[in-house]
Amino acid sequence: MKINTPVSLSLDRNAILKEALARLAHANPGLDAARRGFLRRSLTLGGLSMLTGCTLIDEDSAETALTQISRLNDQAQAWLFDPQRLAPTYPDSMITRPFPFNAFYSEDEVREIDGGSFRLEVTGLVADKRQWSLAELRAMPQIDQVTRHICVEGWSAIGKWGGVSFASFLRRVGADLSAKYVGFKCADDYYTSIDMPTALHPQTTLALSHDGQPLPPKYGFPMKLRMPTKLGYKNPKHIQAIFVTNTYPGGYWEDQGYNWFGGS
Ligand SMILES: Nc1nc2c(c(=O)[nH]1)N[C@H]1C(S)=C(S)[C@@H](COP(=O)(O)O)O[C@H]1N2
Ligand SMILES: [Mo]
Repeated sequence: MKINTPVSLSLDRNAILKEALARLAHANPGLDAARRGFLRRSLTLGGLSMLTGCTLIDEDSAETALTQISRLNDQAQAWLFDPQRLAPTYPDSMITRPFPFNAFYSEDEVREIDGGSFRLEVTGLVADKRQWSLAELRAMPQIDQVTRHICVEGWSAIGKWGGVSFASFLRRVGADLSAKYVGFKCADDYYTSIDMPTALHPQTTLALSHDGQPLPPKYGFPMKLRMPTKLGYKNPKHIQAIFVTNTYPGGYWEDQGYNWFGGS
């Protein structure tokens, strides 16, 4: 998508963005409610793409902004995160096809997982540690949404993911919702972890489908966690195990210096 923005307006947007990022760099919980509200409105991932005219692929400024936001400290981001605020959704007509593939390896090395024998492991601070088959997950109520995926490498794309509300899933397994982290171990040795408020966000989905079809191997079969409030690397594909914990679990890219909160 490219929105044609009058030059003056786009300059304003860049000024707003610069101002917001400068304030955020010094963000502390002592800021008054109005400033906090302003920052929350403007610094969601959706807000960033609006501010930058949605030209996330071809505009250096957008990339710079994304790099900067990904370097913000976790505490400032957690403090700005509004657990109820929804990321923008889009009409089906705006879905990006083909949807880009990305992983720490090339597409010909995508893991093929057998769906029939697959069992999702659920461990840590949960009451019910029983494993889940794909059929059982498909039998739970399903939701779907069309949202924008933003990768820090400088591309974004709109996709449709469907599956189980992650908040419902966590409640169903009796997770300790006051725990700090939810961690993910993936079949391709990728791993990541998220904060509990994001895990419980209404759009956070344990995704079993992409674009109306069972999730293809390259997009993370048998399931991925889809969070439109977080950058691409926070969205684990090929999930094998989910665990709830108070011990910081880190992540594949996070342990190499990417910002842990990674979102808005
Ligand atoms: N298991 C696993 N999940 C992963 C990755 C990966 O390498 N392995 N890469 C992450 C990154 S950096 C991005 S941008 C998205 C890409 O998802 P896509 O292939 O559906 O576009 O997956 C994320 N989740
Ligand atoms: Mo990414």
